Amino acid sequence: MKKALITGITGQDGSYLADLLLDKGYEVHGMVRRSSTENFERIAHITDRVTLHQADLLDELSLINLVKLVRPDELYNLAAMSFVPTSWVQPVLTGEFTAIGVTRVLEAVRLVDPDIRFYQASSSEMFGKVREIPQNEKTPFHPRSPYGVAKVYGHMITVNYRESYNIFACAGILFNHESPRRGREFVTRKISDGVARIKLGLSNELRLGNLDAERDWGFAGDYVQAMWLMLQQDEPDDFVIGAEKTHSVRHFVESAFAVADLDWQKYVVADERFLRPAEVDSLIADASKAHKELGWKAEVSFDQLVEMMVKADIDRLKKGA
Ligand code: NAP
Ligand code: F7E
Repeated sequence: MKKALITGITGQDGSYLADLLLDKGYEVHGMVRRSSTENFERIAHITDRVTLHQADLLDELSLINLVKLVRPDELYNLAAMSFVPTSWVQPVLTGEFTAIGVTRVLEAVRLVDPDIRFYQASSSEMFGKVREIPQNEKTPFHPRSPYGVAKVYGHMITVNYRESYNIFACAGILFNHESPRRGREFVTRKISDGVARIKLGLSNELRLGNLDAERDWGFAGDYVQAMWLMLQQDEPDDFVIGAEKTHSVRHFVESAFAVADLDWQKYVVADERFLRPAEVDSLIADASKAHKELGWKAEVSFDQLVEMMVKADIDRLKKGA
């Protein structure tokens, strides 16, 4: 039985990846940080099937001890401060978690067992002010937030440990991926939750920032498949993962309100508080390398994703959750 260790198992992607690896027969271990209240909502359905361990991206010794204890075959480093606006409020902490944290995990792998296969959660935010359209593995980076800058460091240190120490280290450059388990501050979930509240009479407006920004959105359940596939190849490499279609935030809004049979223009209010100091205007993936070498493609379409998220939020709120 193969063993996997997931940092960030309580997050959106960590929970879908744990589901996938359990289905494949893995022994799954997850790293969680100590909190005064438990935060296991997304993995509540599998807590009896995974083993959770306390450690923190800020604490090197805790990471070394964890890797020594678990001795995984595969380590998926998904933990990070992942919300772009917070990275302007806490740029130094974002660097500690999202940049240096990657080196700490890689050092633990190098010291304990350099044969562990390592996955790093890189991001399309690294492309930022895009240098070419669409973006592929060779597109130069121009990040537009402290988060994006930290992810460039995390990406390059992963490449460097592969080149310096021959570690089987892969970075997936993932474009935005969403689901009913997405954090509620991210725009897609904020919209699906807002639509559900309006539909059920719990709210009468939805305040948003830049409606013109364009993203390449896919379903998180599809994207964790790509993470696993990367670690099953003969050679470690980096891959762009995305749906290869771009939509504006306005289009997401229109589609989400349409699922609930509502006219978005009656409810959406422009609010400058949600504008960013520097914006990533438009992203679109060229995932042809992943199609060819991993045999991966996005299965859930944009319309299916929007419908899935709005319906899940309506169902959840109807149950009073
Ligand atoms: P998420 O829902 O925000 O989950 C982040 C996870 O990291 C949570 O489990 C969180 O734990 C954990 N974490 C944060 N700081 C930590 C620390 N100091 N020590 C230990 N754990 C810590 O993010 P996601 O959407 O699943 O994304 C997963 C990864 O992919 C992240 O690295 C993100 O930056 C990257 N990424 C995401 C996307 C996307 O569209 N979703 C695209 C590209 C890349 P708590 O539950 O305790 O907060
Ligand atoms: O914003 C615009 C906002 O916060 C998307 C993270 O998973 O994906 C995510 O980063 C767009 C931006 O995601 C609101 O200005 C408008 O242009 O959902 P988001 P993100 O910043 O793209 C990447 C790939 C990651 O790696 C990150 O970890 O939507 N927008 N109005 C808004 N955004 C938010 N959050 N809230 C609004 O009210």
